[in-house]
Amino acid sequence: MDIDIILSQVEEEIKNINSPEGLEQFRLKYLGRKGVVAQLTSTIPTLPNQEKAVFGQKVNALKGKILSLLKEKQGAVVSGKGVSQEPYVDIGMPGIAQEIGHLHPLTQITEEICSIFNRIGFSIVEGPEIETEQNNFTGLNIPLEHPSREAFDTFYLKDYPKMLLRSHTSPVQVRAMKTHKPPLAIVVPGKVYRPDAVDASHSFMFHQVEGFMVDKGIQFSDLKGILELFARTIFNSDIKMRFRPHFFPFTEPSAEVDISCIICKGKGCSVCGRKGWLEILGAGMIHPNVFKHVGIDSGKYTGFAFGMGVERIAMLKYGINDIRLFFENDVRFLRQF
Ligand code: 2NM
Repeated sequence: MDIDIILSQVEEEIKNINSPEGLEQFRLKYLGRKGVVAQLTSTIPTLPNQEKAVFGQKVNALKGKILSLLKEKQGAVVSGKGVSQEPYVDIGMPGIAQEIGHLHPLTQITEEICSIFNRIGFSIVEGPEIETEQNNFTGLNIPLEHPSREAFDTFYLKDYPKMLLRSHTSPVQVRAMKTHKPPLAIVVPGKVYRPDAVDASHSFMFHQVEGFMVDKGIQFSDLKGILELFARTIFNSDIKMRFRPHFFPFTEPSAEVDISCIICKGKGCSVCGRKGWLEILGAGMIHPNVFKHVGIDSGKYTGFAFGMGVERIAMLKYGINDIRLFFENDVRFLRQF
């Protein structure tokens, strides 16, 4: 066969090859043990003596040409330059790191608070954010004339005047006390709503964890012990605690609870306003009128309750000075937690 024809066939064929497999097939066809070049070589002994040398040189040149075409094509197929249809993966390249998200700092703190109480036997209960006046106020012994009931302190639903966005999570506790018999120990995390003007320390929506315990013989000392365990777990084991007398309609006696300042350790600094103390929550013994509303016999049972703002706890714990940072979704802030 004419070697020039074979050569032009070779050049045409290799153009259409675009995979390593195709290239190997091509190599076997021409350079394999029974390939075209081997067959041509095997015909040399049958040729007249004066033609052997010229034909042999031509076969050698063909072989050389095929080899160099193969080599050239091999580079193109492997590097994928405009030839290969299949994507080329260099398994030695470093990977593209995935950005992995995480829970919002307020969710993290809420879970941390709830889990401290959960570990000592409190159940975690959630409830609706749209509530009745009954559950949000009346059931909690909040009188009709109380200022928190005014339209500028509570979001009422326009078309359902007796319905509102809960201003605390206590209505969930009212629900739990109505449907469950003591002994009860429950914490309630969740969103609450108050029409406050937004500034560095106020938001119209924020988060609370409230809790209560009801059984025979529950005393103020039980409240003190549990809140001290809580504060020492979430802040620092060497903080001091202080109960200041206060008034809430739903507890009697009531107290506001401070911890010694975690920045200055009680000496007085800008974070605690030179007082050496930081307010972290409110608490007290559940008022007999609350028990009456939910059908618990206050002659037989007593209980304590407490409530805290999650944003406030998080701001104190991490030294954050503006509540709005929690709600702006700026990843430069969120990434730090
Ligand atoms: C507070 C402070 C004191 C409270 C009371 C109750 C309930 F439903 F058991 F009566 N829940 N939460 C309570 C008591 C909340 O927040 C500053």
